[in-house]
Amino acid sequence: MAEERLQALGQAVIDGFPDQAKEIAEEIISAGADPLDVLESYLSPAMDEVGRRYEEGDFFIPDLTMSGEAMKAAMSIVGPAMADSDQTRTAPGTVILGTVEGDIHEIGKSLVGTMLEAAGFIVHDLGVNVPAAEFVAQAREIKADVVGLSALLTTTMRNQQVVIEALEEAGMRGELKVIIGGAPVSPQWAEKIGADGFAENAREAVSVVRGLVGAD
Ligand code: B1M
Repeated sequence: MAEERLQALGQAVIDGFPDQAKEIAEEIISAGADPLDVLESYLSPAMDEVGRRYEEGDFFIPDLTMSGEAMKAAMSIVGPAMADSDQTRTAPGTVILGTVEGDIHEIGKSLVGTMLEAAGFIVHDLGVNVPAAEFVAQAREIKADVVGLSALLTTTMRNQQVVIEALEEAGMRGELKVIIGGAPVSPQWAEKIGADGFAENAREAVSVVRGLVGAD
């Protein structure tokens, strides 16, 4: 795969061109590029660059939005390719996943869901801005083995703790495991709020969740 096309994909995400991002993603995936490498070496760095430009005042909310749309368009091709490239296994467990209340960042959370599904897990993605009560109700309803909580904002990380407390109050904390993640989240925060696991990225999330359900 020509490096130039891979770079063009990252640039389409930075420029916020969804159609172009999808078209290039289709081209490079059908030419045999490794989807995980495309994600980790080109798409994620492009989003980091978008975040950097926003922080420096060169980008504004509409730019973040359009880059987010371009990233989602690329991931609509790259995500399923990652799932296809993985081995099929019997479901090692059921996972409830969502971005916590007050937070509408969905791309990383959805990626974690895609990777978990690729690893054979049954994933119920509750979406974004999910209240604690919804996590509790859904976890009870589907008898989840694991609850996954994503937060991208320092202001919404605290809601990961709120969900854990709500699970405790509902008497369900002993029946399931909780994994947390998201850019501002750390292993120290996970320990502080009593989460069972933390993952830096989607790939790591799979191995952490496998460990939590004893699938390793
Ligand atoms: Co927002 N945003 N944003 N944003 N945004 C960040 C997060 C920010 C770091 C940008 C910056 O300033 N550099 C900053 C947060 C600062 C902070 O709190 N520390 C920020 C801000 C400030 C905001 C607003 C407050 C801006 C405003 O309105 N003034 C606002 C908040 C809205 C809200 O949620 N209430 C806002 C809005 C938005 C958009 C809606 C415009 C858009 C999201 C579009 C969408 O998701 N559909 C957006 C975007 C695109 C970003 C950046 C640029 C990119 C996020 C992303 O998709 N990354 C982001 C800067 C950045 O992260 N570099 C930024 C790609 C994705 C693959 O990575 O999401 O980190 P990530 O997920 C990773 C890991 O974190 C991990 O695995 C994933 C895959 O490897 N992971 C988990 C994630 N969840 C996990 C769960 C797990 C395990 C691992 O287990 C359950």
